[in-house]
Amino acid sequence: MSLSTREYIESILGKVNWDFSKASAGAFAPSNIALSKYWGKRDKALNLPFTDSVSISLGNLGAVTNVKNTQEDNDVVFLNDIEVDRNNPFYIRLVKFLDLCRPGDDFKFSIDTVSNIPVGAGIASSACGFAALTKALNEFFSWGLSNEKLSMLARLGSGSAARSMWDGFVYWHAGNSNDGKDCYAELMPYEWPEIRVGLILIETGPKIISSTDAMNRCVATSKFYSDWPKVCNVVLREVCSAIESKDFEKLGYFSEHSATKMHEMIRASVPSIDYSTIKTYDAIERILGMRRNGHNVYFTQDAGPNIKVLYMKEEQNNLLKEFPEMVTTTPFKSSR
Ligand code: 2P0
Repeated sequence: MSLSTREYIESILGKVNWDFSKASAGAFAPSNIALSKYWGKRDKALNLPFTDSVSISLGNLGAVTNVKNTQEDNDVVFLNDIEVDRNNPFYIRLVKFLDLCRPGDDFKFSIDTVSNIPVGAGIASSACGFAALTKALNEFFSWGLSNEKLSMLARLGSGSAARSMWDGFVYWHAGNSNDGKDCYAELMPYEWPEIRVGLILIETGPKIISSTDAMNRCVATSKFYSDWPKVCNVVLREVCSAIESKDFEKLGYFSEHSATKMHEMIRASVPSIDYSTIKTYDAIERILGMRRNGHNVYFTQDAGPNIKVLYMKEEQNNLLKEFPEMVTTTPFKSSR
């Protein structure tokens, strides 16, 4: 049975105790990059994806969000210490999410988010933003929900936020049920402290089209979408097996394949969408060139022009010679 967003929220928050004694609460959530990508929703209201996905976190890159109650007539939102206008799409999207978690109509929130990654540049700023907000709400009201349950809430803000509840490798189950109750993320129990993710920032401005709009257009019009579940099945199986056996070449190869196939499919949307710029293609060519010269480095790319590099720590100096501007991240706490 399909549920409305309200009924779905009720199934999670209807069972918890709400505590109103805290003056404020805050939380951090890391950004994440999908190794096996999510692209396409089987339910747009509940943000249920067609396929499972797997991600790796971006270490200290992410968002810190603080939550308090305010006596103002409307919610107040600060992003990087600047108050966000109520007509701004960022404000509207956030308040739509807050409406789902509001204890009463006259309860207004003051939300303060500080992100150390560019917002809207296709490096999962919405993922870490909604994950940090969900964790902070859990602290603020003392719901006592597990990260798995919180991933089911954060998903309503942004699909990929489900995967930003943890450090390291995370698996997001698409589930089969229409009620969304078997769609959740979980931490994969594998530490790989030597692995690194580099960010090559090509553009930091807003994306040409939001992920939500792009995936809906792609599902409706791309001639390659019907093959996407088959691509994902292979990539998911190989990525998970590479993580389990610590086979870096396999992990890199299939992560790159997922990104390449996803962008090929997105470009085939009608009208076409190309998130890459000339600088994106140039960065990819240089990474492939390094690989031809024996370096074990692989690229991936989200819904934006920026490139992420997967590598083991031994390659860091070589990569920084080729891309001095690259931002390095350590997905596992044990290597920070
Ligand atoms: C992912 N991306 O798996 C894929 C790959 C970008 C490319 O999830 O509509 O912000 O909020 O669910 O999660 C980015 O899209 O989209 C994304 P919504 P989201 O990481």
